Amino acid sequence: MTERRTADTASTPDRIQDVWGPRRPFARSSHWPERIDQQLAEGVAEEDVDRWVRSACVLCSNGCGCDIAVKDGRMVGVRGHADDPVNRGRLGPKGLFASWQGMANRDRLTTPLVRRDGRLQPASWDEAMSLIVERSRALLDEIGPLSHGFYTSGQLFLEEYYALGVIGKAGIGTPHMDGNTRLCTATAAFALKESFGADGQPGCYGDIDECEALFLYGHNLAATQTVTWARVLDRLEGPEPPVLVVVDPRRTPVAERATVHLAVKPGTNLALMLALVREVLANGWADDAWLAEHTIGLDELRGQAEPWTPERAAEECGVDAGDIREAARIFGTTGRVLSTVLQGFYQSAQATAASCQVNNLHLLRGMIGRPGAGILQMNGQPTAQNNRECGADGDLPGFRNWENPRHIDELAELWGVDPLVIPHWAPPTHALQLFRWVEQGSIRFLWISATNPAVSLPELARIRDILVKPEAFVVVQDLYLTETAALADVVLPAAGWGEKTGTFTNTTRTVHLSEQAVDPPGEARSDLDIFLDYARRMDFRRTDGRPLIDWHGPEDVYRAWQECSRGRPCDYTGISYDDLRREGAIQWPRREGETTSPERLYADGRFPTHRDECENYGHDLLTGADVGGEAYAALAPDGRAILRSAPYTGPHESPDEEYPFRFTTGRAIHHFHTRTKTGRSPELDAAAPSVWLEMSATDAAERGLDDGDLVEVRSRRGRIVAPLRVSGIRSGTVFAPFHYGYWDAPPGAEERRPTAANELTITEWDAVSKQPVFKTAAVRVALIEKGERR
Ligand SMILES: Nc1nc2c(c(=O)[nH]1)N[C@H]1C(S)=C(S)[C@@H](COP(=O)(O)OP(=O)(O)OC[C@H]3O[C@@H](n4cnc5c(=O)[nH]c(N)nc54)[C@H](O)[C@@H]3O)O[C@H]1N2
Ligand SMILES: Nc1nc2c(c(=O)[nH]1)N[C@H]1C(S)=C(S)[C@@H](COP(=O)(O)OP(=O)(O)OC[C@H]3O[C@@H](n4cnc5c(=O)[nH]c(N)nc54)[C@H](O)[C@@H]3O)O[C@H]1N2
Ligand code: SF4
Ligand SMILES: [Mo]
Repeated sequence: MTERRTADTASTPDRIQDVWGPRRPFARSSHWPERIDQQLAEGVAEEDVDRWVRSACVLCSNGCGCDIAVKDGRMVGVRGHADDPVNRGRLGPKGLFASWQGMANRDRLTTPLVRRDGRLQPASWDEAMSLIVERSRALLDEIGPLSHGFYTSGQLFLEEYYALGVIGKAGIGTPHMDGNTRLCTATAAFALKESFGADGQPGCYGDIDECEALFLYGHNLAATQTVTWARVLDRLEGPEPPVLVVVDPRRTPVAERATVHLAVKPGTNLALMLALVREVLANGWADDAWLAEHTIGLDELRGQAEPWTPERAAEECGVDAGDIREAARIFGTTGRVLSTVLQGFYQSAQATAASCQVNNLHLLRGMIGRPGAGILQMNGQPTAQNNRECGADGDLPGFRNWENPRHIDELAELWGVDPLVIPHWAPPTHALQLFRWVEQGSIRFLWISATNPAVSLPELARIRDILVKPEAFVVVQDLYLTETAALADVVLPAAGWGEKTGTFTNTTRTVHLSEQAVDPPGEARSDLDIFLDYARRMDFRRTDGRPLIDWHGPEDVYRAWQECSRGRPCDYTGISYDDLRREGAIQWPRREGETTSPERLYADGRFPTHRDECENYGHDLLTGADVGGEAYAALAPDGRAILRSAPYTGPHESPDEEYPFRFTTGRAIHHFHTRTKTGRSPELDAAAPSVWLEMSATDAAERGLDDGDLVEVRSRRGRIVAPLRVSGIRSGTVFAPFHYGYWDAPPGAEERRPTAANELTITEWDAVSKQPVFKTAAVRVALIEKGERR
């Protein structure tokens, strides 16, 4: 429980429309002023609130510190935490409305469901868990660990990932474990591993306060981390505002404020980036002395960039060569540049190669680890970072390297198991491969937690077929009966945010403790309880015969995780629950005995690239081929960063006569993903109730289409139906948000309209990060019905 503070009276009441709230301008290098945002349920006044419980928002990677308002045992609102360095009291529309409204809904799952006679029917926990354990045991006996696959999230808590990671990697021993983090931040992780040796965000949000220029690469910050965009707006309105450069095919709110907007064709990022690298080198803007001391790979990079003159890149990307030169000049001649990278790069063609060029630009100028000169290879989901750290995805816990036998031995000793149990004979299975193996029948047990792949994976018709395969036993653990849960064999009702205690880490390495505020509905149980119950029932043992897992609650698991992180780049040994209760928000690394954390990584120009330390031996960025331990050792980076690059090849699927438009997808301000929470907030739902397709005015006019016309969008894989919105998108490209999974009309209606963008997307992934390509496909657009002009 925390002390009461009054909300900022200057906050405007309608935070659905006034997304970023009132301005608090500030000057460079000064303190971002606080502004406390609050939202309470209708009819609840501040004095009615029984208590405020400390937490942080889980609706994006910002992780804004907040307090949950509790009245009569229910969550009734939320208030930003003024002392939190991440948000200084602010919350955006999703945080203000969906955080608590999205949990309190009446249609929450309250009992386990088991499929009997083809229908999901209520069951007891014992029945549901017995069924799972029976199937699990039988398959382990019959086929072995490779029959098991786990597909989890970027939205659970740290403790839940660590428990699941240990179950999968030491209990069962399957390499088939991944998160939706593969769809989200796999490229962020790989770009960091390839350039710097290990995952871990180099920069911090304080860099926004200090920078002179801000480059946003495929990142619609104004819509997707609204509170951090408010921070940028406050600087733009203050003295000495930063210059903005934006790379995005759409005229987003971010692009509207840009000095240079490079509206590239989707899928061409790498060509642009190589031209920027070339310009910085050709104009002598690189810091040669720093480069010589702190990096390797300059000659290769120079060679890759050489052919990419601004003219050639301009032609490939469909932008102006003068704008490329101007962007390069800003980067090359400004003292403090902050760069952020997100899905327009991570989910587009040659994702890792393009994202590594952002690192390269910074390395070329020695602009890393200094105030205002930072890199943010962004996360999207609130707890994606923790999955990457704790290893419930394709990573090993503590940023350990699956190819390094010493790292495997460390884990085997920590967990008390034979090193051979821990899967490390081949690369871990990535999400799309995992579904492939369910499709082919080798994975027969698939446990999906806190993600909705029947809406969020590419090529949905295929995903639906996979989920209903009779040979596959599918368990889904969620808050709601989602599109995915509806296809499962067993559905487990989970407790969510505010109903359980645990920690999570935002995109700038900032850890928060989120305390339980209320009881979960019905018989719902925390994901941690469910995983621990499974481990107990499976009776996983260490080699000495003791139970593999003897944790009873989140703090036990957290302590075990601290031990696992000891000495690694993400060292949590100096961050206890008590420290988090006292300090609120703490960045890692903080080692045992330390009382402060570094705001930025790599201030000393030393990187975790030594062979014994690194998380990864690197890849060929064109083909994804593994460099391997010996070749890596021969490179001898030994603490220096690696300038990595690849030749440009372009997108997987390009427009042709039959499918003449480039199709790209992304987010809208008011919804989060598949809308399980935001769709249940009346205010947010009303702000964006259904899907749409964006098209440029020129393209629309050429086809005689108008705003509001109903169109069919078709790719080689499927179709959707959506009203047209004429917008500031580049010509030749169309865009749809991917939030709308449920079919538009209620079941039983005469015509049910397909609305999910992923009906159209393609099953392709980046060669290195294996992140699916959601941002480039080819489609055609046809009129269905003239609409009323809106
Ligand atoms: N409101 C809201 N906020 C969210 C979320 C949400 O669902 N809703 N989700 C959270 C999560 S998990 C994530 S991962 C983040 C994602 O945050 P963002 O990455 O900012 O969001 P997106 O809309 O997916 O993509 C960003 C931009 O990429 C552009 N783009 C498309 N193709 C290309 C291309 O080939 N090149 C370039 N340069 N740009 C391209 C799109 O036009 C889009 O504006 O948002 C987080 N925040
Ligand atoms: N076309 C296209 N597709 C995309 C993207 C895109 O830009 N374009 N973006 C991709 C990205 S970046 C992401 S992150 C994914 C997101 O895709 P998903 O992960 O499928 O989206 P969510 O709707 O967030 O699903 C999370 C689920 O977890 C449940 N949940 C929430 N909290 C808890 C909890 O505490 N416990 C349990 N058990 N369940 C919980 C929610 O009810 C919800 O059903 O989509 C990806 N797909
Ligand atoms: S910016 Fe992200 S974390 Fe902050 S309130 Fe909005 S959704 Fe929540
Ligand atoms: Mo994401």
